[in-house]
Amino acid sequence: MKIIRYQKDKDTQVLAAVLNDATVYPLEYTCLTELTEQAKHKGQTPLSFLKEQIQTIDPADVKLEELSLLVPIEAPEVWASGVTYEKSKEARNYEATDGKLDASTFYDKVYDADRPEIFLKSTAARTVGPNTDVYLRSDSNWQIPEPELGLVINKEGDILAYTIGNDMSCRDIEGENPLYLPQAKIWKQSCAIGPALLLAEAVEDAYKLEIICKIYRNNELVVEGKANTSQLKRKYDELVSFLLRDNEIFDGTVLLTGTCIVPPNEFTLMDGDLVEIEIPEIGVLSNPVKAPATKPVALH
Ligand code: DO4
Ligand code: MG
Repeated sequence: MKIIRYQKDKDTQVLAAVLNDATVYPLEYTCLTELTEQAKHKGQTPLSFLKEQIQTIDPADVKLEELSLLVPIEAPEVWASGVTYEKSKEARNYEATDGKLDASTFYDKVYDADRPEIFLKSTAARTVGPNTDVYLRSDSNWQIPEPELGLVINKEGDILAYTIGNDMSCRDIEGENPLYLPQAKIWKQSCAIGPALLLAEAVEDAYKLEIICKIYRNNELVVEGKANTSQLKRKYDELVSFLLRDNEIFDGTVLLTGTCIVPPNEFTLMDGDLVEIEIPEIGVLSNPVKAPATKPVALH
């Protein structure tokens, strides 16, 4: 069972449970955290509460594939972990040294350090859901999607659910100088999450999730990569605990856990591309790529 949000009509957004056979059960709650709070109040786990709830309601007369899906959680903030997979460490080293790596970098250090790299990735207004455009920056020539598992947490740091995230990134900006990280990571519509939430308790082993990324150009598959969360260097609780240190976070925050798939070094996203990120247990997060409508700024 998964949880989605969809636009029913102009003014109505619906939180719904979706069964494996794609039956959609509209729920009376507005968001996952409200549902988990209710479950706690009743002394139940979110999954058993949800199972009980859907016994009492009729499925919606809708087809899942025809719904206008929204972000499954309106995360007030999306945070992200970096260099948590060897693949990411190698790619960061390549872009920081123009491919001429001959010494250990701070990326090697952070990969091995006790303290993980954690940065603010996005806010609710900058985050898009499934089938909505992710934007390119006008001042970058080397942009990629970063397919990542996302942890949906409450303000206490409990992992409530898993989702899929796309941490859109500019390799040239970060490669020029790591102090440019916020510009390499945060801009309008540079983060996508969705298409659904999978309750944490419904996942047998969250360190055995396959992640698949496909990028299409003119309907042709131009990049395909596969990885598995078993390759993650860190533990989810460890990442959450660093995020919470001396910090106030809010219910429904999403913490992305780092990328394990990097397109070939010569690849950059272009206007019109389509990015698909799949975790079979969660679904496919699909986003068209759009160049900004604003006048491009001069590139260096
Ligand atoms: O060091 C920069 C960020 C790397 C990142 O976003 C990732 O590894 O996913
Ligand atoms: Mg990332």
